[in-house]
Amino acid sequence: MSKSLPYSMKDVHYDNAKFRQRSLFKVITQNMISSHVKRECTNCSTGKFLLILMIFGVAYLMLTHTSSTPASIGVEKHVGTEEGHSFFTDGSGRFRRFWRKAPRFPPQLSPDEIAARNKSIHSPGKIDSGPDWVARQQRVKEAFIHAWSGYRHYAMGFDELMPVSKRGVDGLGGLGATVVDALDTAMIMGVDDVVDEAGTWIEKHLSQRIDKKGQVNLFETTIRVLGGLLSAYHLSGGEHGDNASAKGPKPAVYLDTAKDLADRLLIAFTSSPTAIPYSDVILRDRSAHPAPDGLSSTAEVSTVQLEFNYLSFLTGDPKYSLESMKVLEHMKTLPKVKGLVPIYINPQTGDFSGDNIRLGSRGDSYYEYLIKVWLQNPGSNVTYLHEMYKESVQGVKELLVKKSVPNGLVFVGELPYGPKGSFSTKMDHLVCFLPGTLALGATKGLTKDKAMEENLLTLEDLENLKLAEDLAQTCYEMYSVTATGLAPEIAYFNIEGHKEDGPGGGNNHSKYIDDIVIKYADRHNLLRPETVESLFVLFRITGDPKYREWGWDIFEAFEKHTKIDSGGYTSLDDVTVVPPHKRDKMETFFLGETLKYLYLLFSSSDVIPLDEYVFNTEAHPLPIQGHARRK
Ligand code: DMJ
Repeated sequence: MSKSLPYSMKDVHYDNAKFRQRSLFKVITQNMISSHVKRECTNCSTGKFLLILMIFGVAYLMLTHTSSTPASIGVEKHVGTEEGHSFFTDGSGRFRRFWRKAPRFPPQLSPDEIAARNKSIHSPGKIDSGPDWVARQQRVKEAFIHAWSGYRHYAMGFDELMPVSKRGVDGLGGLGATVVDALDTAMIMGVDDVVDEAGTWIEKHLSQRIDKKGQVNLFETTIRVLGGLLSAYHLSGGEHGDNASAKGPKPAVYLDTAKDLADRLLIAFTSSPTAIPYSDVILRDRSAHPAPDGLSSTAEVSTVQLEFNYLSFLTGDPKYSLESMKVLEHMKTLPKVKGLVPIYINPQTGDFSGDNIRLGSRGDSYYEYLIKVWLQNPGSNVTYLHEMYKESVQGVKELLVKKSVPNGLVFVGELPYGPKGSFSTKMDHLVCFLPGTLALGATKGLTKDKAMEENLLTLEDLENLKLAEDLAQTCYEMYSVTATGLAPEIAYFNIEGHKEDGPGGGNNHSKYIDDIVIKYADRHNLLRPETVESLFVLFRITGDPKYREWGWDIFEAFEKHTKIDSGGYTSLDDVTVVPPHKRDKMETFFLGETLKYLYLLFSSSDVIPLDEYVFNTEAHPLPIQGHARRK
């Protein structure tokens, strides 16, 4: 196992140097012109001889440097990897490193692209993209319409569509989860017909369903249905008492339904003997109970606060916020491992259960909501959340982040037996939320340029932003290493001294084919959003067009391998073979998250600005109260 941790301030300085554009030729000639040697030696023959020698030397260095530039110019695929790694960690001589110290070149942009980038990042309000990105954004919108058409045709009112067998299934308790999850995406994209259909269905059916249905999961129902309703209420102009989209029902319908639902979900908190809610609620009985093993997931109980806080704000009734925030206040008091927490918690005792620490399933959005709830509530005293967040990121860097061999992908592993047990190189695709969260935590939603101008970034923020960028690349490579160009649910990484058993992803053209191992049981793809979510956030924050290119690659792979002609998109059984076997399920988050984030990745930065909104973990944007942002 690799002992060395890949993060140090050296990486951060390196990253900053990257943004200063100087050509190697300029660096060398400036050095020569200003050097003492030149002044002293050009007048004598030894000096002339030395000068000629230097010119030859410079020419040689330029040639050898040029031969290594494809890696740096080809940023779309390989930026920040082997070259950056060896710069700091390999044992090559001082002389070579001196010349390599010239900053890596930023992406080579055409004047059009530079103009487009500057518009999108620095001038909110203007249309940001050249025709290319507008056209690509349109393709995402068409994909959304295709996904919806399959759902409405074969599964309207069911939770999910099974697009291959052309029917619906209730995998989430029967509240028509796809309808609610998709609604605000339709509003953002301006697909009025879908807004109308989804809104009308909600008005006609959802209250009844809430009244009659049985068991639902507190977390899933909160993030998808409650979050979707609240976002729809806001986006349709509810807070201003109008109907901005002029489609669908009056916004009050969304808020009234949200309130009814939340009133029933609250029982999960109030019937538990501790601050930790039970995992399941019987809606019609207004009762709650723990999961069969008695435990709640850490991520689940700590990922409902954005939604309940916003509902309290809208209704003026503090009970939703009070109950949900008790969870985080209680978690503040529990022992942790450098800010990291086990993935289970016991609602009977209020204590964490077991030692398993990971940022994948059951752990992920605990870390996400620490920073987002803090960002959501600038006026209130929740500083402890920011402290918990910062401590946990430090813990991630110290205990979970490593680099793969042979090519140095930065990844986040797991500690399944706690800090004293062995390190696992397993990384769930779910962990790919982290690059976006880290970037958001660093700049608080501002662009990096603006945050730097305002002197808001600490060294820690810069380090976290660098980690975010490296992890985003790893997440992207989890896609490009497979035969389909789609990521598996779980990947393992080879590290120094430890090779995982198992094959690669099937794309032998990928540079990372030997770094990433995909086990047989982990080869499926559920149309998950985490990577495109992070690409969206990183594009907004850094303005680097490679994130759009990566997102487009992923979108095209979804189009090629998951689209079902009769309508909808399907999960896959195996991303390492072409054609992949289809799984027959379109998860609600494909419409709620994946396509929304792709659409926003290609949109102007003034659409749902990151310093005015927080996205809940299901990609439903909720406004930051008063838009007073954190510093
Ligand atoms: C979504 O429901 C949410 O993003 C959640 O936090 C994690 N899993 C899915 C998407 O993969």
